[in-house]
Amino acid sequence: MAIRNMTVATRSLDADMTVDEFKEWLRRFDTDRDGRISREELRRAMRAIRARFTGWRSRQGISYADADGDGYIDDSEVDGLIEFAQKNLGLKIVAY
Ligand SMILES: [Ca+2]
Ligand SMILES: [Ca+2]
Repeated sequence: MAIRNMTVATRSLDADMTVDEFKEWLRRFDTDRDGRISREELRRAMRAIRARFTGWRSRQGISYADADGDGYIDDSEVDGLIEFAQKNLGLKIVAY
């Protein structure tokens, strides 16, 4: 499981990711499978791509994308997280 995550994460740094690929990648870190990404889950995702300051950045990412303020990123809020990842994590995510 962990090895698989690393493979996907490494690939994401080398090539452009589509929105769907990003969502699929993110879903791998939804460890409690409630369909939402918590701050802790986002932190793990960021660690997988070797982002720096993951605790701080994951807090930033949640507050950036969490439109209804419940502390979780659900499906309708993923677009905001994509924007955040492009601006702050240097991920290249293309529309299709
Ligand atoms: Ca979750
Ligand atoms: Ca939310």
